[in-house]
Amino acid sequence: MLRYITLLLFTAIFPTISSAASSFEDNFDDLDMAGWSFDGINPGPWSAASGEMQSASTQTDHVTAAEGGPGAALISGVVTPDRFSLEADIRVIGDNPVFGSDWGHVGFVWGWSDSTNFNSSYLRTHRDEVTSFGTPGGAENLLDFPGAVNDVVYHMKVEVDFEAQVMSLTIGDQSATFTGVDFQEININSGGSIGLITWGERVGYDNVVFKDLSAIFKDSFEDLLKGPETFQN
Ligand SMILES: [Ca+2]
Ligand SMILES: [Ca+2]
Ligand SMILES: [Ca+2]
Repeated sequence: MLRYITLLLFTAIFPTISSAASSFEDNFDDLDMAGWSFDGINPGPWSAASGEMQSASTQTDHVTAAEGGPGAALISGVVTPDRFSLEADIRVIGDNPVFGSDWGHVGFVWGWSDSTNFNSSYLRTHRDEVTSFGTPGGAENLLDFPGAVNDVVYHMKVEVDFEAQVMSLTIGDQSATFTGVDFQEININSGGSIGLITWGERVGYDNVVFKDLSAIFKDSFEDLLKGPETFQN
């Protein structure tokens, strides 16, 4: 019976995954930046010519919020959905000119309207943690990630559900879930753009996968509402 139910659910859900209106993947293997737009500091140095999306052609000093805040590579035409996931292989490239080979910031933004209004999760290799917050005003929520260094690729993923007020974060073998006040401190901004962050330093992203999970859930739920005949094909 369990196997039968599983088959029914799979039959009901699978077609809606393939027809989900909004998903986006990029491995940059065509060496171009089609499908991306840029905002904030250093909009020019972004490049995919190496087969990954990179910010800055060389390591540069950190640009602070007071100096203008971060920049972002944003997925063109995508408004941050009420429920989504975003993942990628991420790394800080090379030595920071001031702080050396164990220092840098790399990760994601969503709810982005400009460089002072966005939500973010990013790895700080120097602090061995992922910092998540929304700005302006959100407190930092931390996930420990021991041993993080520059020039090592880590897989990072966020999944955010604005309706359920739940956010999950994974990097390597570490994970955290944020709910309640923690969720709200991170997810201050809704709507807006979604993508990759730079604080001016040289960072790299590859195998980016974005999924609009609100569309999948909505389609699946509508299929379920159609009744049993949906399951019998
Ligand atoms: Ca690639
Ligand atoms: Ca491309
Ligand atoms: Ca470190």
